[in-house]
Amino acid sequence: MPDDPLRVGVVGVGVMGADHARRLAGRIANATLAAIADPDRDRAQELATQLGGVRVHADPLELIRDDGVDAVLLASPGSVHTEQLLACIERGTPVLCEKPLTMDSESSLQVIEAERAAGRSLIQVGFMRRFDPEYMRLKQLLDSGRWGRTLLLHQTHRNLTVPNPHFRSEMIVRDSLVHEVDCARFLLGEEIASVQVISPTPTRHALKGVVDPQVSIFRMASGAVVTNEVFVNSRTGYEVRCEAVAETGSAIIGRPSSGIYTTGVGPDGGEGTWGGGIDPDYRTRFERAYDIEVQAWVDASRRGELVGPTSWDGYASTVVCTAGMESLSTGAPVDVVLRAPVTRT
Ligand code: ISE
Repeated sequence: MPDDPLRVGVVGVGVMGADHARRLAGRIANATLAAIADPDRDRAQELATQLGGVRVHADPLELIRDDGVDAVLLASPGSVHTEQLLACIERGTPVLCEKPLTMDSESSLQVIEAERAAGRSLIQVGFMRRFDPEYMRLKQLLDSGRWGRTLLLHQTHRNLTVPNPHFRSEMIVRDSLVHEVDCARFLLGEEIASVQVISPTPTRHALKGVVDPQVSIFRMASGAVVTNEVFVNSRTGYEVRCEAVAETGSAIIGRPSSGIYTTGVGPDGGEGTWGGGIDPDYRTRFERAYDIEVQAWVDASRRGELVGPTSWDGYASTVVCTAGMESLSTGAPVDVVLRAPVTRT
């Protein structure tokens, strides 16, 4: 392993990219934050000034070609990932790419092909829940087989709110449900065979025409079934839970059990409340998972290796979400057809 720290460039410093930039600058070992890029140069400059000693590029491709950058964390919108991923592959640069890998299966396949032609796996997809300690323990438990086969997963995914007006029904599938897609594939170790999205009466907090909440059903290749609730305008907080049901046991993760137990009424009276706090968003709920994910990526990149979800996982989730969007418009189940798996290099 080389002694020098990995010099990382972060592309896109919106909510998640800025969070990762701070993480890299402050608490990831054997890495330095070398550069950041964002089309909003003022935003990038402000962050660079706060963090100190970080170069700023307005053009992401310039950052990717910066000789002082060894690895790239892509937190730009999915619509520009293909070009940026191909530029990284061309230079042999390891990438941690926030989901979605790309916006459609054709472009995801193009990326997989380019990576294969380069002769080295370079892309880790940012499905951070795979690094969350509770998800990891659940995976180990299910894989141990002590409760027999896993028959069902029940997944719940609620956001306090989402950035409107652009967060339409399709984004709930592509941006939010995509995590449940990856968790189902990860926890059960198999592909999703079909997806059906059902539309209950929307909450009054959803914008006109937006289907929220959404309930969906995945049928897995083995016959296992996964139910999902995604509710992005829940007004309560960030709640991500999963219950796995196996033949002789079940397990739940994501319960906020460590919070302080309280009761109380507000200063103006009103209803009593009880319980601990609920995370406002993914940055706090999955803070530890993001730390472990980015550290694992840095360590693997320095060894010239890849850990965690690959471009194949990114492609598979894109195909499932595309089928999910089709089902959203009809309510009927849609089959998921994946190309034959690529042999990893
Ligand atoms: C966001 O992009 C995420 O990745 C969050 O984990 C998810 O909860 C949210 O719904 C998405 O918009």
